[in-house]
Amino acid sequence: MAKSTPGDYDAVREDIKALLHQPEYDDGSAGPVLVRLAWHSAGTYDAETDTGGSNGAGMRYEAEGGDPANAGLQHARVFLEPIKAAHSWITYADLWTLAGVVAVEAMGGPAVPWQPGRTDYVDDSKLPPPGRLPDGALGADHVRAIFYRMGFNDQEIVALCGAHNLGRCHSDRSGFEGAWVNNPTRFSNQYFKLLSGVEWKEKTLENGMRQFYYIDEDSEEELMMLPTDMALWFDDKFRPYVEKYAKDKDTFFADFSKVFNKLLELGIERDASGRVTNTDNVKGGYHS
Ligand code: CCH
Repeated sequence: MAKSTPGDYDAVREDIKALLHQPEYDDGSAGPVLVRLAWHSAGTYDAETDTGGSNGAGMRYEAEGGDPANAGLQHARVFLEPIKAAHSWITYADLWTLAGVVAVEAMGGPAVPWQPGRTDYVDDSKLPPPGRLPDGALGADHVRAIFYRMGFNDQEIVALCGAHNLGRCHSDRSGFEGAWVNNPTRFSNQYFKLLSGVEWKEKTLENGMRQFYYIDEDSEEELMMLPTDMALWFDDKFRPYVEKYAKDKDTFFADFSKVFNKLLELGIERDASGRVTNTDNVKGGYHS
């Protein structure tokens, strides 16, 4: 990996793309877990107290990284270490969010606008407490409480959850098991087609976790949905968006692009030229 000039984000993008192919890991791609890293780095945001969010890359510290919801994301961070070593000028907060965006597009998803400028300074008082991220075992009320806290509406929640086209659940991370779709390294609207189009049955895993399953007729592969995924289908206000995205892949891609960008920008203030203005929150904080 060649070193780059500070600010050469295209060079970083190229190196992220090159590391996505991981034949020994999961379904052969680092892409899904990188998307999850980007989302969890940002999804701690609380609009009311203006705490959490991707600024600061707080997951490097036990207070945030040790949240059980973040189990497994060390794999994503380790994948990115050689990139950070080669392009040492990029902040972790920018690298984690950029990796998610590059992975979505490289796996066949939409281009997502991305702006740099996040800092790795962490203000102690702004580190999010554990419990800010959603619990897959719960229902629509919980999903709304979590995402309304960040400032999203019902349509945006459904679009964001379409990321479950990618990747899988691991029994040693979340306790849930399996992938949502047959081809979990290809970004598409298949998740919505399955959610709306087939019959899901409930089951309890040996570890006591409750999830939903469907055996795909062609591949005989068992696919899964979390209780929170099913909640998008059972809820009268979420369901119309699931139906819309199942029928209209282009609208899903356009909406996902917008809302994923919004997620990664939570808590970041920019001036008219796009420069981040709240990077100096170092009071009593850590400095990487
Ligand atoms: Fe998710 N997600 N997610 N998710 N998620 C899991 C895996 C992925 C919830 C729970 C889980 C979003 C919303 C939600 C991804 C992206 C997004 C897992 C399995 C659970 C549990 C973890 C494991 O065992 O490894 C819940 C609950 C919600 C909302 O209520 C949103 C929003 C996004 C992105 C925009 C991706 C990608 C994965 C796959 C990760 C992998 O390692 O393959």
